[in-house]
Amino acid sequence: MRLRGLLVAGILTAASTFAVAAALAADGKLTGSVGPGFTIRLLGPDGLPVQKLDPGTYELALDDRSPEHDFHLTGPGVDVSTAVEDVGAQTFTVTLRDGRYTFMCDPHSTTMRGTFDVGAAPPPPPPPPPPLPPAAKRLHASVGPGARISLSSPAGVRVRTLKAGAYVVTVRDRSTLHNLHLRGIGVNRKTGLAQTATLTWKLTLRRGPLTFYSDRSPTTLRGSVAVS
Ligand SMILES: [Cu+2]
Repeated sequence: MRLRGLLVAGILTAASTFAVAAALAADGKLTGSVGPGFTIRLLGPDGLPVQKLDPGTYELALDDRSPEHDFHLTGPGVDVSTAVEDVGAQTFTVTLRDGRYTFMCDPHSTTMRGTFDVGAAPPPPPPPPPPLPPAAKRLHASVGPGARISLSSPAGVRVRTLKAGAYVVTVRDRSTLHNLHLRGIGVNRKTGLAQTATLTWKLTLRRGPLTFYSDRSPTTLRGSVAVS
């Protein structure tokens, strides 16, 4: 009785060891076939055409049903194939790693082929950075000393046309007789007539005429630019 019990235990141990070894050897079975027509396919452990697999060791059971085709699987660490002229069943053990695998028939590789991915999908590309708001352009506006008024670039070049957009205007009013009055579409800013000042105006210039003048001599001490 005791002897028989030991014998049974020994058989059970052997059986479970074998089962563990088989489980270690294969994380699943892949079933591939090629032919008899111009068809090639590879089914995953779920019996569906394989699209994505976990990394691991797989049993690759191939059925090459045509002497005109082969079944060739390549990818990271794997390059196995049946022979074109051979027909019949062949089994490989393949270890699949992260990456893309391709199976095809070599003589007809442009049409008889398929791919699947193993492991984590490559991380999606980072989203593009949000567009930066266009930097404000700079302008200098000046009135005085004397009967002088101007609108110029920071380099001192008089501007005649401007692009619509954001501007930072440095205003220098060097006259106690005149002021600088800037008017355009949505813009109406001025310095004081009787005092001098240096100011910074942040403006958005829209398409249309932009005029600058002294309120004391608005018809003679003036200038204009077109904002486009
Ligand atoms: Cu072929």
